[in-house]
Amino acid sequence: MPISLATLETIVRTAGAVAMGYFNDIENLAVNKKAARDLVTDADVAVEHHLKQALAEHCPSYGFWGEESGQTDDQTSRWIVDPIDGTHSFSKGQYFWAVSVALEIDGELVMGAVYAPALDDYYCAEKGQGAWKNGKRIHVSGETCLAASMVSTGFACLRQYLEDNNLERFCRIAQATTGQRRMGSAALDLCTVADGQVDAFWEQELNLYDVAGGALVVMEAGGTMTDFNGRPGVFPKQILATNGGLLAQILPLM
Ligand code: 2AM
Ligand code: CA
Repeated sequence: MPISLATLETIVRTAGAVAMGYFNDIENLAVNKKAARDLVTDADVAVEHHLKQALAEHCPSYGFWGEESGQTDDQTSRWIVDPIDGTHSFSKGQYFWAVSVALEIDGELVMGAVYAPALDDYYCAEKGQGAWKNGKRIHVSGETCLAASMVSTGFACLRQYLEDNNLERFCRIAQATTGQRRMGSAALDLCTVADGQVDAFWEQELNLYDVAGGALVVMEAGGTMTDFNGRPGVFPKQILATNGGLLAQILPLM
């Protein structure tokens, strides 16, 4: 790897500290709208700026795609960054939001880091090496009974004014499962599947920067990443993460 997991952790934790500077002064935070129901704050911009600079110092030839600053030309090796995933939660002073960074080389995710500074939970993964939370190896849950399972979802699609807005799907799956959560950060939601806090997570109409880091953490923790038809891979417009044991049972309900 061009950069070690330890170096990446230092960079991402420092970015998290930048975000916490704003979070701890939330009453003075200006919240702006990129579009209806799509928020951006000074914190998002500052964190992304920090990551862009720090990652370029270590990997000067790599491309960069961030939610706030867009994409550079180089697509072969690139960082995919969501400076604050869960900006709405962040702007309300809630704790469930995260800095998400992924490294993609030749179209393949090879490193992922998702840091929730307000919880001080740091998740990371390296392709073929496994996944960790706060330095300890993590693994998806062993749940195999859908009726006993805990699932979570999100409603980014409600902002897109689509007919398929996830509400009917949520009702179907809610009735078939024991626990349902809606936490508001896709990056971090994926990590909760990876370490077995929930057994499956799905969402639609996301972007690659929301899910790239967390998706590698799921896969390296032994979980599955598919679309709603079970096609393996990371498809941000239709993302389904499971512990593997529930995939066949949940697919018909998607
Ligand atoms: P964000 O906080 O970085 O914007 C929660 O359902 C998920 O939806 C989060 O990952 C959130 O990312 C994302 N999200 C928020 N606004 C969105 C929008 N307008 N379109 C698509 N996704 C959005
Ligand atoms: Ca996001």
